[in-house]
Amino acid sequence: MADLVRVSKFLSLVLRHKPEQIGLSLDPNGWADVDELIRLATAAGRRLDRPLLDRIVAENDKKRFAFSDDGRRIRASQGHSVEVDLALSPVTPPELLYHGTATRFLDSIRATGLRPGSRQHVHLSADEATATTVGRRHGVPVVLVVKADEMAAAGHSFYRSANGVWLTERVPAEFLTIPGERGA
Ligand code: HQG
Repeated sequence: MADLVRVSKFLSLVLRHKPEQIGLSLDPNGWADVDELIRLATAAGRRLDRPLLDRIVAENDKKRFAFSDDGRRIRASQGHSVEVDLALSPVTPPELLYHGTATRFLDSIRATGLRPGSRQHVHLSADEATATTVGRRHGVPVVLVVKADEMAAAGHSFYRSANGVWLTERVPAEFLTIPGERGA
């Protein structure tokens, strides 16, 4: 299993952030050719073959990667820092969504709202438990409540990645409820 995690981290690197590290190219929608990926990864000293990719796509804990319908291409379903167009259609969000972050970011978030940072989108979850796990990656976790329905009414678009992560371009502070603050 540890091996699968290692390969998954490698795939996150080349399919989301640094395809150039192994000379890979992604098409405008973020797809990499599977045969090319296997060839370039192998040349870079990574053990990778189709059965291993099949296992990762099927078993990855967050379903981070998906094959194209014809099975010849693969991409990350979300989380990119390289510019790709996932061609997701806007969807109506639920009334509330959640964003997990660390307490040390709160002053900055109060000032500017949620920004995507190095990624293309701000990532939101439909449940608080997932958001807590995401926040813990950065420090002492805190879960912010996003008034998604009000944002949508104000003209903000929401998308849902193939693996169920809610995405939006930014969240202005007025749509955030920070626990422990007045009105929270
Ligand atoms: C914070 C994982 C200061 C933001 C997860 C977050 C997710 C601000 C950090 C996915 C800010 C960015 C994404 C502001 C936002 N001032 N800090 N104005 N606005 N931030 O890792 O959401 O395992 O880029 O709160 O499960 O933590 O990779 O984003 O703490 O779905 O598949 O800046 O990554 O998925 O951190 O995580 P990240 P994230 P994977």
